Amino acid sequence: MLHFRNILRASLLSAALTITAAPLAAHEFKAGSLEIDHPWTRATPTGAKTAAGYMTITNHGTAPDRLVGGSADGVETVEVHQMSVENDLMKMRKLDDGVEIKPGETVEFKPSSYHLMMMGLKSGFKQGAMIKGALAFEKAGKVPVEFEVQAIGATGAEAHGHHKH
Ligand SMILES: [Cu+2]
Repeated sequence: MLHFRNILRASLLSAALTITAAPLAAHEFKAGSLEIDHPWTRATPTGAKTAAGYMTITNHGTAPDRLVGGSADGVETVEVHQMSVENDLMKMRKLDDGVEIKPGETVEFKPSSYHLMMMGLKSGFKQGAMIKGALAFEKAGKVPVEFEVQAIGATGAEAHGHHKH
């Protein structure tokens, strides 16, 4: 009985994985051995001058690389930042040396963690738009990407056509 339950659970799990993983594959970028999955940002409230960019970067190669900056249409400057908790307070700081992506490693840029800080927005980001931009790596150089503009309160990468929680 226990055995049967485990099989059932395993097949339910793999079915769920198939559903959530498939749509994301449509929005990824490659540069050499680097894979950049689902760059996204949030819709901005009227008058906002800053936004944050998120994505997942995997290094399939044998040498480390570093995300050192980027650019985006309608944005003056893009910096690599980190949010972290210090003495129970959320702090944000600029990472002058960027973020290293070691061989075989996947680094997630996400809310409350690493992010691209987009400053000097000329106009707002509208939900559903794709913002053309680029990521700047120490070795791979400039890699063109598109940031998908998700809902104003989005907290994570949402698969296309999925329900929000
Ligand atoms: Cu920041």
